Amino acid sequence: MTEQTSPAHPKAHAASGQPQSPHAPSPLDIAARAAHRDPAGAPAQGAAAAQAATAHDKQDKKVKAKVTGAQALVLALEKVGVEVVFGIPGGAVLPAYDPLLDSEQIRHILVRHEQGAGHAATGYAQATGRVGVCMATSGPGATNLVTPLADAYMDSVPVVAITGQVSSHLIGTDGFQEADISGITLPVTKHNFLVTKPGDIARTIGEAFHLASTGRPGPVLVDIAKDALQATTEFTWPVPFDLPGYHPVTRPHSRQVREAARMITEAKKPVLYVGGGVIRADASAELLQLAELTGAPVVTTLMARGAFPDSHPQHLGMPGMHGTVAAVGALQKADLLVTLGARFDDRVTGQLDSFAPDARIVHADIDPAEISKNRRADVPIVGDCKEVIAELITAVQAEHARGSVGDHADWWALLNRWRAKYPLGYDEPEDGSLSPQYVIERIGQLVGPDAVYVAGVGQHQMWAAQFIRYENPKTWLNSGGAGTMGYAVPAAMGAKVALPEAQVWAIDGDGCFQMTNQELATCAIEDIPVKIAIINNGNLGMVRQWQTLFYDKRYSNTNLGDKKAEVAGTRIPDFVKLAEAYGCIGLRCESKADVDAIIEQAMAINDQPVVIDFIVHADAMVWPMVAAGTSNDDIKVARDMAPDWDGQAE
Ligand SMILES: Cc1ncc(C[n+]2csc(CCOP(=O)(O)OP(=O)(O)O)c2C)c(N)n1
Ligand SMILES: [Mg+2]
Repeated sequence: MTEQTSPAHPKAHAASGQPQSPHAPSPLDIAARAAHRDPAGAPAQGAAAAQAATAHDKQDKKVKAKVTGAQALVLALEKVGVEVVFGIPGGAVLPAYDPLLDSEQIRHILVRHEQGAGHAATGYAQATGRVGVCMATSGPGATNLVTPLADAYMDSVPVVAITGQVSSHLIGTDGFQEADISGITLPVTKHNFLVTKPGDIARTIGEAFHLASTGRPGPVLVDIAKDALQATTEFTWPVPFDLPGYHPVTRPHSRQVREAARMITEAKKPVLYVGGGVIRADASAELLQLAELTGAPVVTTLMARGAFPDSHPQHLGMPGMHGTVAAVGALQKADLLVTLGARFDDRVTGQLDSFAPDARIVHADIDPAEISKNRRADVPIVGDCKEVIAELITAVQAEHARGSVGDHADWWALLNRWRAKYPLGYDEPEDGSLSPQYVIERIGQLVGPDAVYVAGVGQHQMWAAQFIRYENPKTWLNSGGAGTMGYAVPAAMGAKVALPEAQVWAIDGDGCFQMTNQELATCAIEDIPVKIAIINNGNLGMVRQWQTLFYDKRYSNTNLGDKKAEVAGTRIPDFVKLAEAYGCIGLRCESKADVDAIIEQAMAINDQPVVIDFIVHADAMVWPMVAAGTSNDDIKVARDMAPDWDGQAE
């Protein structure tokens, strides 16, 4: 079981206002803390709690204590190592918030919308690999978590959501603020629980964290009835899990690995097709070794940016709808795809039956359901990518020792021609206005590869994937599977809470930003100094791009501007004023000459969140592009411009 291990945020201690004395109750003992705070409390419980305090002093010993269900919840969260919870209280979850106030280990961050809590938990988890935690009340509080749960599910992010539910006798009666959240989230969670007995709470939390963080990671929801939180129970820890049938396979089958290694060394045109699973498995070091051992080209999907250094000569960049010509072409012309933690998503394959027509497929994934889901695998390997790649390295070394070493000279000659001829690029707008690609490229260059970059969804997301150079895993966070507008601000907040020393930059769209920017208040109040670069093209740009290309420039409902404005340049909202209203620094940049200075100004501010409103040209487009549903062979490098695949024409 992966546990959160980093120390509690210093604020958690400061906020308690009670310095730890050697005589103070153990910080892990909520019952004792409650008795400590309220000596007039129920004497029987107080005595039991005092006993429990001694039991808790040795954390590795078995713990038993009489507590409320709510106390059991907070104790269990402490035991699994939670340091931060993002949430909003309400009637049904109120009992849980009371003991939370006493926890010196857990910092609760009061967000402004439950969607913000969910994405913050996701950003926290994506930036660290640890489980992110969010909390909400029943009914509308819980349903506001549906989008972030669906988002985390699509991108395999370990998140635990805790929701209060109406009391058990009201369940099914349309009680006030009742929603069947476990039913609603069934298709978008890895697993979920409805807990109605106080004695089940601690075990369920243990199981939820285990499920979220092992195997293919994903979100798990724990819905707890209010009466279960209020009733008294016995807290014991550790808890025996009751998860029959849950045994994720992490060790790959060695015969399959040997077969894959044989195919890799025999292939003339192999490609390592790397997906987000490599990041979730923390397998970047192994990937680098495998790539250098085999000499094969590497492509990293939108979810895998950073899994392999962009500066590495074997890296062809991102494949897919807005991928590089070299990466898309390599997949199309390959004779072998070594697919590592990727899932043949339609945004990568384009029209499936014309995808990589001559390639044999090695497909390694921790989730057996992914294998042969979209494309039949010749060699299926079920296992954790870190272990799979480590074993592949050994098996490839054995092939080399037998004298079987691939010769990829012709392959590289072709790939290098494509790379040289079709590098990523962009034209600056002719009217002198600011190029969005330039802004994003300069942010990447000035801020550097040690920062964490978080994108919204749209054109700016694609440019951030294309023009920022990623060198390290977990430095690029985005909503890849679901494409959730509104992800960036709260996810950046979560990442910054997890990594307070890192620069965290959200590259957001003017449309996306308007969906969740209320979390700027949370960032300002909770001292979470993120930087938000709004790529303000005045439009739902990605949709506008499709209207330009496929709907004859009929711009139905994509202009975000005020069409009645009498004064040119009227902005609704004015993002600078909005930032200031939220207690952040607001800056604006409208010309190329000012870009560097503004980025540097933002970089120098580390005690407040900063929002930069970059006013950019409305009609910049994301290229290359494979139109939805068409073949990757028909990729366009610019409008009506197809690559010359044979590389004859110069
Ligand atoms: C919640 C949600 N609603 C709608 C969409 C459809 N959609 C995808 S991109 C996009 C435009 C995003 O606009 P903006 O944030 O300004 O980014 P830009 O494309 O202009 O960079 C829309 C509406 C979505 N992905 N998510
Ligand atoms: Mg926009």
